[in-house]
Amino acid sequence: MTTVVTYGTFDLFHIGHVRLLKRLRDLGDRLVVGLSSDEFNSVKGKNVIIPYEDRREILLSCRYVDDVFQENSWEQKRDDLQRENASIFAMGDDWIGKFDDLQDVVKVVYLPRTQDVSTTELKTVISEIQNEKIRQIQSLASHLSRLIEKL
Ligand code: C2G
Repeated sequence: MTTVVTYGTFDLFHIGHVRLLKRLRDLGDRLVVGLSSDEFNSVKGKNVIIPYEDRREILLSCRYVDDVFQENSWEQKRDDLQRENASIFAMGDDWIGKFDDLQDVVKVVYLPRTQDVSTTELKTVISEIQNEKIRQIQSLASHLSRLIEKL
């Protein structure tokens, strides 16, 4: 049984996450995800949109994920890997080199990220759509107030 372990926030679950999880699952027989708690995301400097329990349920509904545990600190990985009897620790390559110290207990793998999609980009697109709607409402409001002045 080859267990693969990875970590992440997985906020606003998107195709980049799906493609990574599929590739990770293909590395072994079992994929377990260390999912960052809402509190740990504050430590990571991330403002999550989707709360932990929902992010966990979404991950567990993904066919490539076999189990999820909570990530609460940077320091817990070594204990997690031993508890899960992991053979492989794998992350997207934006983390390349950052976890090589774990090579004494597992095989450490970094896989290419999916280009042109990220939670940050999704947040930007959503706020741009919201801003456009606000501009349209403001324009309509000023048009209406001009009409009312003419009455
Ligand atoms: N990812 C990807 N392609 C994207 C976006 C993300 O392959 N377009 C990968 C990242 O490289 C990461 C995983 O998906 O391996 C989860 O990404 P995040 O939710 O952003 O996780 P991160 O904040 O990097 O947390 O202790 C490790 C941290 O918890 C990792």
